[in-house]
Amino acid sequence: GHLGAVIWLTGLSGSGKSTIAKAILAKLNADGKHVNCLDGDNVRHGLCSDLGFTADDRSENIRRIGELSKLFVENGNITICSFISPYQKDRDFVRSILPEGKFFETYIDCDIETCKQRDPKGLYKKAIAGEINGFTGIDSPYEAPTNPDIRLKSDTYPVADLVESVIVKLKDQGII
Ligand code: GGZ
Repeated sequence: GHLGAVIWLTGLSGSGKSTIAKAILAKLNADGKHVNCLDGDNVRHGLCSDLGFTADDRSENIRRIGELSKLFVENGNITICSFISPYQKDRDFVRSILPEGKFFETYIDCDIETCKQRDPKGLYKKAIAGEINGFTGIDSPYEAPTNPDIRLKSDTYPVADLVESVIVKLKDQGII
């Protein structure tokens, strides 16, 4: 059978979560695994379209995504989630609803100066100019994981190396 798990990517806007998620997805697909991907693009327009970026709304966003991931895991899927998920308590909640050993908190560790320089959507620029309020890392907190299952230094290593680290971890843990 297929063993499900959640690979939970957390990190700042511009840290590379989506790019890394897509690369992990492609690799696992190529290996014939049952895998799916959740991110802001496919969740915040539908399932969570009623939510904004207050602390409460972010918590509710993560709660719903966590519950959805749990259903996928129960169906034997590997689910890759890429959300800022800035609060440790919300990430801990998702871990708590999943079976032991099925939640891989994966910290996309990228220096904020690098994120600001990348600024692919110009959002940091707007946040610094005061045109967006409550932007993570500018005037809204990001609680970096203190003890992540996986740490990916996305400002230092190429994506292919980061993907390989995840694959090694999933093999070590008997997921794939
Ligand atoms: C952070 C924001 C905000 C604010 C809009 N703060 O770089 P992006 O554009 O593509 O990714 C960010 C995305 C974050 O959504 P998440 O669902 O991952 O957030 S959370 O886990 O905190 O619920 C960014 C965009 O939405 N965005 N406003 N104020 N990011």
